[in-house]
Amino acid sequence: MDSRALRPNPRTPRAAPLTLLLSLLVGVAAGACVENPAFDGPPLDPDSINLPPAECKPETVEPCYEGPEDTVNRGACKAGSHSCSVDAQWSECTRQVTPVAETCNGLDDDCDGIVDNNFEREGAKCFIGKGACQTTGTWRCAEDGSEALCDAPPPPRQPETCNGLDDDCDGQIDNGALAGTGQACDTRKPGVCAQGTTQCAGGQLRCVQSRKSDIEVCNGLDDDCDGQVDNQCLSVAEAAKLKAQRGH
Ligand SMILES: [Ca+2]
Ligand SMILES: [Ca+2]
Ligand SMILES: [Ca+2]
Ligand SMILES: [Ca+2]
Repeated sequence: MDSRALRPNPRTPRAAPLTLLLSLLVGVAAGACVENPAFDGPPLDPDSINLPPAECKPETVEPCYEGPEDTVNRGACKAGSHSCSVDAQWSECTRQVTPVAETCNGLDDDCDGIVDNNFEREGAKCFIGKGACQTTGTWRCAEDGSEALCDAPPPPRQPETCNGLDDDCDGQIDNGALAGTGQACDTRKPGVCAQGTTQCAGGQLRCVQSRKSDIEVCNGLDDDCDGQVDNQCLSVAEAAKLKAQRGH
């Protein structure tokens, strides 16, 4: 414990009764009448005892501001005014604007010197989509000020076709069911290798071979795609045996 706390403070009121008692004793001993100095002067008005100290000169009006000092008269922030009452107390500060959270509204609400910081700048150019699907607009503040929105129109959507472009603007080129694909076609190769189906590849419809060349089997087809039907052909069983020997 702090030893100073144990020492009596000479200025504490406890010292007063002792002084008073001594002076009374001296006065009684001297046969004199001692007046208590506390009863000097006119009687006190009980209402005036607890009045706060005067803050101002009554009836004066002055500017006032309760926000951080460096924000007054910056951005949307401005000082208000207060007036001095007859009992020398300042009234509430009225009409002041102190910092609030920044919203998208074209004003510097938080009074840091930057309008709409943390939002895209209203009126600046903005884009939606990529490539042929891109459209242009400008950033606009949402009505509730919570965000900036790009007012670019939606991209012009077309049915997807095989052309190397993202026609329907879903972010993928030549995807989905494309017109003209999945149809039987001729690869212009001999034998069974002529069979193909149309597919979209590299932005173009192509006839992609459906059957690979195989061992020539005696079946009335040109299985090995050499342009001759059943030349040196094998029976189905022989062909199967040969395939097994080859390991496939
Ligand atoms: Ca700001
Ligand atoms: Ca703002
Ligand atoms: Ca396309
Ligand atoms: Ca054949």
